[in-house]
Amino acid sequence: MTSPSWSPPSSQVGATLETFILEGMFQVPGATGAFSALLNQLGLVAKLITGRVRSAGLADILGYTGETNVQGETVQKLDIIANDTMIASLRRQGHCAALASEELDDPVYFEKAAGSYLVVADPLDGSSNIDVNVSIGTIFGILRCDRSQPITRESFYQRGRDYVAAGYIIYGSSTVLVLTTGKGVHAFTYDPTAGEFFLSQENIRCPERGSIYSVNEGNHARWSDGVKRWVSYVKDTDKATARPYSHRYVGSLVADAHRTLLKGGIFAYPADSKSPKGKLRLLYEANPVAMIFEAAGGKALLGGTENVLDRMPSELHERVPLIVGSVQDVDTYSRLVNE
Ligand code: AFP
Repeated sequence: MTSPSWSPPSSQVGATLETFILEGMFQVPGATGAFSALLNQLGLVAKLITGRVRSAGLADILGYTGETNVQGETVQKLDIIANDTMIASLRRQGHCAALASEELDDPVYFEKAAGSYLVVADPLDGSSNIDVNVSIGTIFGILRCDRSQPITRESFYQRGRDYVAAGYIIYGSSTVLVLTTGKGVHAFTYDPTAGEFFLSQENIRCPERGSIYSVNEGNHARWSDGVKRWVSYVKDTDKATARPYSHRYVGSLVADAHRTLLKGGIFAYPADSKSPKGKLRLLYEANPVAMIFEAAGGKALLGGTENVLDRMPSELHERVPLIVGSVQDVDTYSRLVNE
């Protein structure tokens, strides 16, 4: 089977997402175009959701009840809109056999699709931040599936290492789509006037070390001694290691991960006494983010030592701890929690 992984031709800055994907496809001998079409469809999903996110506040400004708008249409919650948009877009195209979404207990099977890819997604991550106008996002991963077998829930139980692509879209001060197919991580910024994503950062590298730690400090009392030891360490003063670190925590994984990817440092959502298995979801939060960080030279662990991408899922909505960021910062975390 030909690999859909490709590296971008150099100096493409200014290219649209579609051009970039098309040129990548031409580098893969025997490519059928299915993988590229699926990536492009996710680009379309990003455009559709960004449109809804950007006007989300109007529901209040225009005095909508939250039930029905002035046209008599139902005003749905944004996470349902994002989920429905993703289902409708993927169903139409035929390259995705099934979708596992954070919003749905069971996968959606696209019966008529002949394609051999599966998509996992959190269509609207960080939804508690919508009402306060703070960055939210969409996270996705693409997996292969064997069409000689029936597609079931278990078809999604694959290691993150076997994902063929991962990405997220951050609806921040601008909308940015970050994508990897395993080789290199690239960011595309949405230009609403042109209606296109343009390549804005090619081959992003996560700095080897940063100076920011990101964790929900409100969970302090629920942490293990090891996690408390790490948090004390990053807050201690030490000139030689440039401590204390600064603290930033948005509460939308996409926003916290994006800052960590670009500026370095560490994001941690460890297991605690309230969420002993961790809070974040393996298939459509931890794995895509881990794939992006590894492709950018960063690191992602499940707690102390296990690599996120090596975990074999046993549930569709499995929760895990997630520690992700600059290699040196994640290694320091690992050393301190294991002491
Ligand atoms: P919501 O989508 O329910 O807001 O959850 C967001 C999230 O899954 C992830 O995006 C954040 O990193 C994390 O939860 C925040 O969790 P806390 O609110 O417990 O800090």
